[in-house]
Amino acid sequence: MSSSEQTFIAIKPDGVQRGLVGDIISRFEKRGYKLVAIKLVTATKEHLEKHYSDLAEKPFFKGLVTYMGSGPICAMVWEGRDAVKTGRVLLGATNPLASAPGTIRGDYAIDVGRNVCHGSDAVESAQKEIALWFDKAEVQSWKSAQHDWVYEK
Ligand code: IDP
Ligand code: MG
Repeated sequence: MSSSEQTFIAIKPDGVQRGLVGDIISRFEKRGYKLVAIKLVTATKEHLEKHYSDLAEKPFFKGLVTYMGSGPICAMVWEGRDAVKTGRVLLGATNPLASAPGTIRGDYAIDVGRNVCHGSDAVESAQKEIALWFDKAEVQSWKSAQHDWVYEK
């Protein structure tokens, strides 16, 4: 299994406002994932409508775009084995009330409309989201000194 799978993780405006950036980064770092891109960005309505295009017909879509554009987002790319699926596990369920304690949403959120973080749901959507949020040159290729301590092979 490749240790170079990448996922797009974003700390939503509520997570940034609530001072959760450090904790959320720390959870991915401590698990063994490698940070390959990061920036603070206030997204435009057009950008968010693209990011969430598959949800355009949902009744909560307008509110979602307003929420996501209400302040800076901490956009990141994390790399490592099974990063997409395991990233979602670290986040918890979409509805925080259904998220287990120990997950980010299970520890820090209550309302589905203020659920603190985003994570790609599949390898294919991760690739699309990374390309939407980052230029190629913003995504670093580097070997972590921890690599051989995190992976047997
Ligand atoms: P995900 O973020 O866990 O992948 P999606 O179904 O892709 O969940 O929905 C995207 C985001 O839309 C959610 O994270 C949440 O912020 C918001 N959302 C989803 N369902 C609802 C809802 O029923 N009411 C309000 N907001 C919702
Ligand atoms: Mg989703």
